[in-house]
Amino acid sequence: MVENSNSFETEYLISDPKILVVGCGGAGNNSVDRLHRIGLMEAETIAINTDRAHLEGIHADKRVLIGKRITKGRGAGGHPEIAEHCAEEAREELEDLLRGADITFITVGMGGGTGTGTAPVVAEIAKELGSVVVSMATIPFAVEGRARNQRAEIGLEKLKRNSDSTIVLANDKLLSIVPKMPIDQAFSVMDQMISEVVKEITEAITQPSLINLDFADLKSVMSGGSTSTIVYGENSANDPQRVVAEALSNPLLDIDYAGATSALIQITSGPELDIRTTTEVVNEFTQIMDPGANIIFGARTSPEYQGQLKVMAIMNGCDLQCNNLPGYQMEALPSGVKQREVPMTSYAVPIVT
Ligand SMILES: Nc1nc2c(ncn2[C@@H]2O[C@H](COP(=O)(O)OP(=O)(O)OP(=O)(O)O)[C@@H](O)[C@H]2O)c(=O)[nH]1
Ligand SMILES: [Mg+2]
Repeated sequence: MVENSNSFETEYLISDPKILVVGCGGAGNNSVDRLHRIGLMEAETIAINTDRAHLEGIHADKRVLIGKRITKGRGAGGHPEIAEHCAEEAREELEDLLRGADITFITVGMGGGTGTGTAPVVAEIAKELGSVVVSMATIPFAVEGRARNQRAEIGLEKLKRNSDSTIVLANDKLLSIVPKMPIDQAFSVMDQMISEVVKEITEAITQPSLINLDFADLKSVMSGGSTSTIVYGENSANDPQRVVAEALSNPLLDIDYAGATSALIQITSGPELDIRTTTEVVNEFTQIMDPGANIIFGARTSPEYQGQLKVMAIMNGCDLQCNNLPGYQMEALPSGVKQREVPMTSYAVPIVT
């Protein structure tokens, strides 16, 4: 008997995966804000911060102020260990927020206090609740100083341990793509990049495509605690090789492609997209990667990409050149603040637009 798709769906209760995008700290909140404004119907956006003033300017489905007793809503002032306490204190509320997700994206700028301290806790909770956790973390510009960069590396190690896949984007790499840009504008380019990647992955697995990527594909590629980075290229549809070359010449992290163990490639083009072009794109990646690499791709057409070809690939399993820094220890809280003295105060406010 041939089932029609509706009764099939009802019978087997096929539903779209539940996707959360959680921004931790100032930078993480900013990319969630951007995503929320772009509009991502398929995902719920959550902004978590210790800084009330920053949070109030953010657009998200839910905004959560953590550690109010500890930071008085004024941020963690560059202390990840304080922010980690705030997140631990809010564990139960965070569990309620994160429960039921199939995929949790975490966006964070490493190097400050709140994002660096809370993102690993959020990742840990999401993973314990059974979600696939894809973290997207930026590492600071070198000019931001050694202390920030050290904090970032330590936080990144913790985040990697708790995530299925950690996509690392080096702010300094932006300078080779968009040189001579003031730092605040450079940040917004990075925010744009992060939100586009989240949007791409979400749409790739939730919207009907020419060649579908699905949740199982994502899971098979984004697992095993790997470090990943993104390459992204866009050009005329006539020259797929050039688009891939452009993408590969602009990685947002210095990595050794030959060592990448898997890649998730998403191809977007106009309705004229054919199998030949798709194959050419995939072949270009196959040639530079290990013969044993697991390459999964999807292709989507959209009238707005008429004549254009966009390639985004997440390359996984690349080794990041990090110093072997010891994990930081939870330090004492500032004097006068006792842990769990009173239940933390948090609020989750649906945004009125
Ligand atoms: N992409 C992006 N990165 C940013 C932005 N602002 C800062 N960063 C980067 O993210 C790092 C962390 O900064 P924040 O996110 O502001 O810090 P925080 O997590 O809120 O930490 P505290 O304010 O110390 O509690 C910085 O060192 C920068 O490298 C932003 O608007 N966008
Ligand atoms: Mg902050």
